Amino acid sequence: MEEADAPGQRYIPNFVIYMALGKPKVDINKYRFIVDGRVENELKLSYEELKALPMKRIITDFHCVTGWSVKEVEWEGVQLNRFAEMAKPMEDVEWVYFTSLDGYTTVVAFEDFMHEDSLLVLKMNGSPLPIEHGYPARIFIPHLYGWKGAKWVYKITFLDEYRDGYWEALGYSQRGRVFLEERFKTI
Ligand SMILES: Nc1nc2c(c(=O)[nH]1)N[C@H]1C(S)=C(S)[C@@H](COP(=O)(O)O)O[C@H]1N2
Ligand SMILES: [Mo]
Repeated sequence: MEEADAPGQRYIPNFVIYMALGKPKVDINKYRFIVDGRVENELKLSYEELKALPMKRIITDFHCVTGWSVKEVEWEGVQLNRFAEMAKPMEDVEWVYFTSLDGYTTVVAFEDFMHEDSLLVLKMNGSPLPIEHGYPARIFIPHLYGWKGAKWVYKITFLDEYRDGYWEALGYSQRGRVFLEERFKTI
């Protein structure tokens, strides 16, 4: 196995599929993507409305905290900072919490959310997201470990205070930055 550029990581050819809480049933006609919490404008968008937003395409590596990475994956989706532009988070927002159709949750710092490459991914390697990779939409933030990328995500909540998600409650890092090797909580 080839060593990845990221500290303590090795490349493998294909993703390991994780579904800690099982694979949800998705009814795309009922699916709504919600932005709420400490915002001026709450948002509720259908899949069709999401697909009509401007997209960004990036090619970058994916890093799972358990030590595997996948090289040069193509991701396409809506920049997360656009949802902040539309929803207008309040000045005291410091964290952003994600909720998925399967009940999975995770949390990232507002600063990481606002990075220009942080995406609500709708397409992977040129095709709509496969169900096992999180169809209709998943989060991907290239400089954070994979668990921060909620699959089957349907809600973004802006918070003024930190709140644990699924893996954070089990001891994983609040921030999860790959190049700082923030794997586990230190406090
Ligand atoms: N809803 C949900 N999202 C999730 C997970 C999960 O179990 N459920 N696992 C996370 C972890 S630990 C990783 S590494 C990536 C794996 O992405 P993949 O299943 O597309 O390979 O999804 C993340 N998002
Ligand atoms: Mo992971």
